[in-house]
Amino acid sequence: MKNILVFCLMISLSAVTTAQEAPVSQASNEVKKKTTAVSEKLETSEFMVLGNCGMCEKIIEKAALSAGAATAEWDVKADLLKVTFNAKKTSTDAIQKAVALAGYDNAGYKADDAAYNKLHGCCKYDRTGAAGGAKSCTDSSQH
Ligand SMILES: [Cu+2]
Repeated sequence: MKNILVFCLMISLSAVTTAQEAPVSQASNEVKKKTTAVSEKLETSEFMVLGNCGMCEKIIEKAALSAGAATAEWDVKADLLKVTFNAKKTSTDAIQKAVALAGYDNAGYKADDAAYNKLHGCCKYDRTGAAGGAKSCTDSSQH
C-alpha cells in the first residue's frame, strides 16, 4: 500500500514538472518564429532625398512612414533616406512617390512644383544642386 502511494506521488510530481516545462518551451519557440518572420519580410532601401534641415527630416520621414515604411531615417548631411519596409505592403517606388508628393525631390521622383512651393522658406532646398549642396537653414529649431 505504501509503495502504491509513493508511486502515485511520483507520477503526480512528474506531471507537475512536465506541465511547468511545456509552456516555457512553447513560448520561446513562438518568440523565435516571430523574430524570423520579421527579418524575412523587411527589406532595406537607401536613396537620395534632397532637403535642408530638421523640419525637412520630419516631413520626409513622415511621408515615408505614411507610404508603409516600417522605419525611416533621413540623414540631413548626406541627403540620404534609409527605409525598411515589408515588400508585401509597399515598395521603394511607392515611398519615393510619397516623398515627392510631400515636396522633396529624390532618386526616383521629382517633387511637384506646387508641393515644393508650399514648403517652409527655409526648407526650399536647392533643386539644381547635387546632393549635399548648400544648406540654407542655420537653425532647425526656428521652425
Ligand atoms: Cu527644412
